[in-house]
Amino acid sequence: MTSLLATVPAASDSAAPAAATSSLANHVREGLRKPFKTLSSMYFYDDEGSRLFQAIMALPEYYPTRTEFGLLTTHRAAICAALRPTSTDEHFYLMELGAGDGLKTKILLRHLLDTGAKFTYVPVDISTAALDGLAAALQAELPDLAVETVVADYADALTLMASRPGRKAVLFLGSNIGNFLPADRHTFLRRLRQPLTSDDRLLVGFDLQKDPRQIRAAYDDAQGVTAAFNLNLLHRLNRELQADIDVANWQHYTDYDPLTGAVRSFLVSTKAQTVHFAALQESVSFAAWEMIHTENSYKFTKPLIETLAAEAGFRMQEFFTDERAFFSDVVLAP
Ligand code: AVI
Repeated sequence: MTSLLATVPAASDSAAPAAATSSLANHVREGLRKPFKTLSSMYFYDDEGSRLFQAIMALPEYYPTRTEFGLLTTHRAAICAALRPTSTDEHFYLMELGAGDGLKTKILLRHLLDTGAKFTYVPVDISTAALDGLAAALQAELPDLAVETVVADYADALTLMASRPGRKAVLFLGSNIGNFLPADRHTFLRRLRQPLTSDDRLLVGFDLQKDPRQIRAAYDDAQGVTAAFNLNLLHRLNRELQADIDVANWQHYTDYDPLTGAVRSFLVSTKAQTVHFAALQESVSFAAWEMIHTENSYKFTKPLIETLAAEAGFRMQEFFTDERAFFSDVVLAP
């Protein structure tokens, strides 16, 4: 397999379009120069990508969301007890990293409100629009809930909140932790650990290892929604980097590797082709069947979670799972 990146020098730097200096532009330039081309799944989530992800979560094959929803519903009292202050009147901050539509979190929020807990819900996201939408929806649905939104990078938000008196519990649900490579996951957990005290808690959603066919099906659904989600990245490059990608020449491919516990997703070039990125003033050639690696979705076991938690300075306090042991929500204590 051969690949070639041809760089056409810019007539002048000042003539380069703004898109050429965006983080997506830099990411694409870097990722498509690698011997095995890669793009980060972080860039899946433009408006269309977010809409497709909502559709994925409702698919019959995509078990994680529905399983975690059931698990939080069944164990809400025990989970809240593990997160709540036990013997203090101090204020309690329930922070959530990447809250989305808050559907799963509302199970815990309702339970905390019903049991008279005094707390503030702090959803954290880098998108002001997403947070404003969530805060408005919560205000309408749970008018008694105190909400304080934080627009920031996750680790920065925790550092920011560390100066506030009161205990914190941090939620990182939905198996988002599975999208990190192991080294990045370690760095991320260590950064989360730093501002937390021994009274604080972290609740993390981990998808568990299971029948490999079941896992693979979740990432290669019969209706092709996951394929559209992956291929949308190419549409995004066409739109935002003025690329001329013919998406009909690309396919979604995914596989689960039980040795590493990773589902890996790829975009496959079905023929030899060259793509021009006008905003980058660069062209990239792809051999027939050459692939771009676009996503990792790691699956875990309880011992693995214990080990990775310990490596980041946490101990596993509680491990909640569903009756099929498909998914787990794990309470970690510093
Ligand atoms: C957001 N994340 C946890 C999803 C996952 O399962 O890795 C993203 C996803 N990719 C394909 N389907 C869903």
